[in-house]
Amino acid sequence: MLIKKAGDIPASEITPESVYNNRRHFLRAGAVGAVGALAGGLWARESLGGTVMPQDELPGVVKSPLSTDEDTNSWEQLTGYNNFYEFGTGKDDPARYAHEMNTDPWSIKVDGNVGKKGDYSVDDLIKPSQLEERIYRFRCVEAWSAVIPWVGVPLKDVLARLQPDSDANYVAFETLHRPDEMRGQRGRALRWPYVEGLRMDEAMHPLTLLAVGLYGRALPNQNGAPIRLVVPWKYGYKSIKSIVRIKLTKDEPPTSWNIANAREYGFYSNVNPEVSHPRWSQEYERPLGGFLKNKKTLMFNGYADQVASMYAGMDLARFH
Ligand SMILES: Nc1nc2c(c(=O)[nH]1)N[C@H]1C(S)=C(S)[C@@H](COP(=O)(O)O)O[C@H]1N2
Ligand SMILES: [Mo]
Repeated sequence: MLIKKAGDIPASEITPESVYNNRRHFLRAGAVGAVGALAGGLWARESLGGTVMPQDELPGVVKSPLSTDEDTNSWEQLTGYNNFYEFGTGKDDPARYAHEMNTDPWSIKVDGNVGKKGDYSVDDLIKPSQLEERIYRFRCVEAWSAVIPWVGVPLKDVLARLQPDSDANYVAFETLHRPDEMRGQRGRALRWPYVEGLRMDEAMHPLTLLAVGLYGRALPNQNGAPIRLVVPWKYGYKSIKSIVRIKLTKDEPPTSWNIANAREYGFYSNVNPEVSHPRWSQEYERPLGGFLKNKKTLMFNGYADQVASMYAGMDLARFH
């Protein structure tokens, strides 16, 4: 019955994400078996076309209960409108130029206040059997927002295996620096390499994700392949892409946007509708794909129940 209904939909309208969102609505309604078969068929047909999702589906991804049930943005939206200054400052530059970055082989240096220092591949850090799908709200400091189905593992699980020592108070991250493949790095839009950091309790928070996939597929280069950070209660720039170094530190590490403009961008960068950016209000956001900045931004991007206690007693205007 469901299959017949799907046949009524013109193929041109069956985008992977509409299948995806419909499947989620059906799943919520409880029609698990029939819809699973339907969705599989459509995925297969869609990927045979080869136009929309070139990457292979990641195997064995478990759905996380920590996902929001809001509808996800489309694959085209999420891979066609990006910030990745290593490829230029335009929102379409990453989609155009990120293919020039070579992600194979890929090595991540782990150093600083940590037991298991060394150079790791993505596979060394993340086992396929650990992969979870986490659908998170996303809020950029420039006020656009999105709902994104990431695939990854909690950073805390990776850190636990690397064994931070008792002086490890922060985790610092660094992006690939390769100007011959990242044309934006031939200019000075930011100081390169891009660097970011989290306090240890933030890094160990169960919501903090190391992502390797999007929509069940390996990350496209423009979204931070092969491995990036996702911190859903912070402005987007904390979620550093294409990570080549994870360093455990005693002191608060420098961060790219704070280096660029300390008054406008603090270390914490928690989404906060009550604290304006010096040049614009943060009260509202524009959902990606829409024209209007008409959606109310939520404290900690809607994750206050889970994360607010980490900042109890802190002046969030001063520590912005
Ligand atoms: N290395 C690196 N990481 C980065 C950026 C960047 O320019 N370079 N931009 C940040 C900003 S400002 C945002 S909003 C998000 C955008 O992620 P998305 O393109 O996957 O939506 O990536 C963040 N991570
Ligand atoms: Mo951003």
